[in-house]
Amino acid sequence: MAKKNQTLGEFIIENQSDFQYSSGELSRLLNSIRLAAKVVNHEVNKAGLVDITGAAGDTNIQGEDQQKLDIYANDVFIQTMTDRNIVCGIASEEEDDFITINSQDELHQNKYVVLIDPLDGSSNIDVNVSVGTIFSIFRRITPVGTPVELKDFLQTGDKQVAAGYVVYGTSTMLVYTTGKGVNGFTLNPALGSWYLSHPNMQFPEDGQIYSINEGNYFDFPEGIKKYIKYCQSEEEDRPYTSRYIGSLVSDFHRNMIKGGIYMYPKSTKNPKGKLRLLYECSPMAFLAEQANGVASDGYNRIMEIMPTELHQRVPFICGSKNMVEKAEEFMQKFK
Ligand code: P6P
Repeated sequence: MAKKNQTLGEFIIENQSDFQYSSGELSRLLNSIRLAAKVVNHEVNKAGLVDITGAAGDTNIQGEDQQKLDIYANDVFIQTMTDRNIVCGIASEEEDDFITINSQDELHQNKYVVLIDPLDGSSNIDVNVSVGTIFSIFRRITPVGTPVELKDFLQTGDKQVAAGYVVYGTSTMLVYTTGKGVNGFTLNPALGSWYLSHPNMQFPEDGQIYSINEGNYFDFPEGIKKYIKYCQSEEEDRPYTSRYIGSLVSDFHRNMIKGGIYMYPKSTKNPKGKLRLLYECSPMAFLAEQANGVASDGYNRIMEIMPTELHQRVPFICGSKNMVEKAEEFMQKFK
């Protein structure tokens, strides 16, 4: 049972027995993520003071301008996991292809792969708005002792072993699940320790906050347009409040605490949606479902979508159960 103010380290050790055939490898992997998050947090928090904000002058496979902190965060997470010899492969939004990690002692003896968006919402960095890291962990499906393959990464979300995010906000929090609920840890930067501040996080079944970039309104599917007008109508408990930070992790985190719905539908600009299935939607969907929420592409459960490409995008609707189901109703009705 989670105890308030327990440290993340104590929590991981205390719950290690939850992991099937636990060899301590997953605990070590979570510990490496917790360390990397502290290192990245240190840089994010002083971004305005040193020349580390602003575009790096390069673009990633998505064709998006890479911010310097994007690249820094990517390097920190990859190096921290590689140095500790705990994964057999890593995929990242900032890397065109997955990275094969040869375990130092023998080849490819590790059994987990990690997929990561090292710094989501990074365009917010220069304007001092919160950003986040998102991670997803699978057990490999190819034999231990062989090099990791693409199929080890292209797994449905319901096969995830663990998933979580770091939100670098007014305080820095690490929120994760291993399939036994969602727990939030707040970093005490003076001590460098994470403390259990939000045990057993749950989405309220209903909410009155909707998050979507309404600038794309005329380009949205009809069902989304109708749902937005439903949110704005003067009936029952509406109009709802519109809150959109432009940082998935921050909008998700607020909605999980207060109740709400986040939507990034497809549009002509983003015919398959903007968010990436494997290292954004799938881990956030795991967290949402573990917190009594719902995550879909408007029609299908995110956790059941069979990936075909490492960087594939999907439309994403996620949050309080009753709100997502109402949005899905409109999507069905105006298909
Ligand atoms: P737009 C950040 O780039 C991100 O992936 C999410 O964190 C955020 O919710 C969304 O894209 C913002 O996209 O098109 O509204 O600026």
